[in-house]
Amino acid sequence: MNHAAEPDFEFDHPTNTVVALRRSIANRLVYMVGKDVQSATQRDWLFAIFHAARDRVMDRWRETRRATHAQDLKRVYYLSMEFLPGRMLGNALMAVGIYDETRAACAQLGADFDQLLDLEADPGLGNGGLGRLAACFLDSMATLGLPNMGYGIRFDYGMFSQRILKGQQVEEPDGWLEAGNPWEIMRPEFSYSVCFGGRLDPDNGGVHWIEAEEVIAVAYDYAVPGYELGSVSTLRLWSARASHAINLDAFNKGDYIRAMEAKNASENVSRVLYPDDSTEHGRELRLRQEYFFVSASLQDLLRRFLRDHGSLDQLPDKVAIHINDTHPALAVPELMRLLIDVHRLTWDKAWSLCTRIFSYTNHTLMQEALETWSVDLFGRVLPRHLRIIFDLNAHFLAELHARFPNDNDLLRRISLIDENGPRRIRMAYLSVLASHRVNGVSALHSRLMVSTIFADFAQVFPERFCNKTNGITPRRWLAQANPPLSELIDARIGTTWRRNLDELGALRDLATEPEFNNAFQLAKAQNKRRLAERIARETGVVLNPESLFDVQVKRMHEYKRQLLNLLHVITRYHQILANPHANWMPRSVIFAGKAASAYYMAKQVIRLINDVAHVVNADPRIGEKLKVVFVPNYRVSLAEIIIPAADLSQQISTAGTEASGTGNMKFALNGALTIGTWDGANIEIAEQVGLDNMFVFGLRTEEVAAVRAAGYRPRQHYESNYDLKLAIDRIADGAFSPAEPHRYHDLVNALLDSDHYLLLADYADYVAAQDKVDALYRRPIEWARQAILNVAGMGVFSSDRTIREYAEDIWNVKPINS
Ligand code: 26V
Repeated sequence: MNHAAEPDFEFDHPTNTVVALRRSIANRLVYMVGKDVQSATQRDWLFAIFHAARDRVMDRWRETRRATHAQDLKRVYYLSMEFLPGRMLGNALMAVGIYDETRAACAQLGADFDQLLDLEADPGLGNGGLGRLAACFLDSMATLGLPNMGYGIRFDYGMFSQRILKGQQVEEPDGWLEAGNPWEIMRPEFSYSVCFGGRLDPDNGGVHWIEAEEVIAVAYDYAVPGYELGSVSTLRLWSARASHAINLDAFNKGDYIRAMEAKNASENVSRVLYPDDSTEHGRELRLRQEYFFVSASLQDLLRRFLRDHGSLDQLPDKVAIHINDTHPALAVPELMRLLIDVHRLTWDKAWSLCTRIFSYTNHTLMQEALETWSVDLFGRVLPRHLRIIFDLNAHFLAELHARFPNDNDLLRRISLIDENGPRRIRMAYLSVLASHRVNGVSALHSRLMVSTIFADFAQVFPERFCNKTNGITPRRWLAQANPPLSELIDARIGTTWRRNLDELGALRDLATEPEFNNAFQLAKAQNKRRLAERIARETGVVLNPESLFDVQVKRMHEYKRQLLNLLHVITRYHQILANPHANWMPRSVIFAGKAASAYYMAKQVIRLINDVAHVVNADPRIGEKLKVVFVPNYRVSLAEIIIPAADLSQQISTAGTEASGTGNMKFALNGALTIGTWDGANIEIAEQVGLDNMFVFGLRTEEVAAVRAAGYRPRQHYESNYDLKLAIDRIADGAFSPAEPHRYHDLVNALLDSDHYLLLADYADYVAAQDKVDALYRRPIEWARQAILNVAGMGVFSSDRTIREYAEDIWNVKPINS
C-alpha cells in the first residue's frame, strides 16, 4: 500500500532548535524506549537521542533515493567485506548541524551528553585500513551527492576486543549488537535466497545447479549522512537467516532440536568477522561469507535495475560495481551466473556487460595476502561458479594464444588457475580480467603493482591500470576528533575546509604568526592532556603531557616494524642509564594495535612491548625521561582520541610493503610530524608538506631489493653496531623477562638469522632520525611551525579528492542534481 498517495497521510518534519530537540528526545524516550526521566538508564537516553537524530536524517534519506530514481542516475555499488564506520551518533549530529543544540537539549533534560556519546558501541566490522577506507569513501560519496550504496555483512560479532593480561593479548568476542542497535533498520522485504553446495545436473548440459542448501540474506540498512546532508547514502548489510525449507524436514519428523541445530549452522555464515587481515587459505566458512554477501547484493541491485529499466543492455550505463580487494571477487562469476542462468543472456553478451561494470582496487602486494582458493573446496561449495571460472579461463587463454602464439609460459603464468601443485583459483587475476579499471592505492604501490604481481596483465591490458591515492574524511578525522584545532582553524580561515580541504593551504601564512603558532601548541597540549587522562584510567601508566608523544598505532605486522620502534626505545633506555644527567628530552612512546589471533610473531612483539614498558616505567633512574605504554583494544573510537594528541607519527614500514597507509594522513592532518620510510603514501605526503618538515629515513624500495639480492646478512649490522647489539642482547638474555629469560628466543633468532623486513639494516638511520626529532622538539615554535605546515599540506588527502577521481576515471558517475 502506498501511503504517500493518500491525502490524509501527513507527518511532522522535525525542526532543529534546542526546544524542538528537547521535545523529540523526550518523546522518543517515552514512546519509543518506553521510559521517562525518572526511570531512564544511560542506554535509554542514548537510544532516545539516537532516534531523535535519525528522525532528522530521514527526510534527506528519502529525498536522496527519490532524486536518484527520478533522475535515473548511474549508481556505484561498493562491495566490501569490511566497513569500519566508527560511532555514528556524533557524526550524524555534525552532519545535520545539530551537535551543539543536542548537547544543550541534553543539558536541559539532565542527561550527560559527552558520557552518552562514549556509550555507543564502535562497530568493528573490519580489520584495519581497508575497512576504514571503505567508511571514509561512503562519507565522501554521501557528501558529494554521488548515488551509491555500500554492501557488506552484518556480522553478529565484529573484530575481537583486545585485553592485555600479563602483558599478552587476549581476544574476547565483540557482541556489538547485543544491546540492540538504534541506528539500523531491518528491511525483511529485501531478502534473497543464497545457495551453497549441491551439484550440476548432467542431464541439462551440466549447467543446472541442483540440490543446493539455501540460506536467506536479510537486509539491514544504515543511513550514511553526508556533511550538511549533502545527501544520505545507504550502507546495506546482510544477515543470514535459515530458510524454512531447512528446518521443516526435521521438524516434521518431530526432531525440533535437530531442526534448530541446522538453523544455527546456516546462520553461522554472518556470525563473525575473520580477525585476520591476511587470507586464511582453505577456510570454507570464509568462502561462504564472501559468496553470501556478493550474491545477495547482486540480486538486490539487479532487482532495483529491472524495476526501473526494461532491458539489461543498459546495465553498464546505470550500474558500476566496485570490488574492494578480492574478497568480493565472486561477484564476477555470480553476475555471469545470474545473467546467463536466470536472465537467459548469451555468454558473450553477459561477459561484455561484466567487463563494463566491474572495477577493482588492489590493497596489498604481499604474496601471502593474495587470495586463492583450492579448486576442490571451491567446487564443493560453488560448483556452478567453478564451471564459469573454467569457461572464462578457457576463453581468455584461447584469445591470448591467438595474440601471443609463441609464448606458452605466458599462458601458464597468467592463467586464472595456478597449476603449480594442487590447483588453486587466483582471485586477483579473476578480478583484473573482469574489470575495466584496476587501481592501486598510492603512486608507489600502483607502480609496483604493474611491475610485480600484475606485470603480465599490464602487458596484455595496459589501459586498465591506474592509481588512486587513498584519502581520509576531514569530517571525522579533524572536525569530529579534534575540536580544539578545528575551532582554531575555523576562527582564522572559516569553516568550509570541511568540504574543501585544500583551503587548509591558507594556514601556511599563519605558521610563523606568533599568536596562531602559540594557539596551535595550546590545542595540541589540550589533546595530549585528554589522552594522558584516558591512558592513566585504562592502564595506570601516567604520562607527562609535556613530554613528546611518540605514537605508533596500527595492526601488528612484521612489515610495519613495531619492533624497530621498540629497538630504538631500548637503545634510548640504555643511553639514559649510561648518561643519566644529560639533558634528555622527555618522551612517551605510545603503541596500540591488534595482532591476528594466530600470528605468533606479532603477539610476541606485543608481549615484548609490555615487558619493556614494565621495566622502563618502573626504573627510578629513568623517571619521566622515558615512558612506554601499550594501549589496549585499538579501534576507530580510540584512534579519535590518540591521533589528535600525537607529536610524532611513526610510519616505518620496510619500503615497498605498505600499500598506502591512511593513519599517516590522519596524524599529519592533526599536526603531528612524521618519522617515516620512503613507502606508500608517505612519499606523497612528503611531496605536499616538504621533505624539510618530515623525518625520512631508511632504505628505499630499490635499495631493499638490492640488499636482498646481494645476500642480506643481518648479523653484520648486529656485530658492528654497539647500541644495536646491546639492545638485542638484552632482549635475548632476559633483561625484560627475568622470570623467563628465553621468552624472546624466536624473535631474536628471526632478527639475527633472516630479518626479512630489514630492521637491522635501517636501525642506525632510524636512531639518527630520532635524534633529529629530539633536537627539533627543543624548539617548540619551530616544531609547531613545521606541524602547521603539515596540516596546511593535507588538502589532497581528503577522501573527497579520492572519490572525485574514482567517479570520473573509474565509475563514470555524476552527482544528484538538487
Ligand atoms: C595482509 C597481510 C597478510 C600476510 C602478511 C602481510 C600482509 C599485509 C597486508 C595485509 C592486508 C591486506 C589488505 C589491506 O588491508 N591493505 C591495506 O589497505 C589500506 C587501504 O588501502 C592501505 O592503506 C594499507 O597500506 C594496506 O595494508
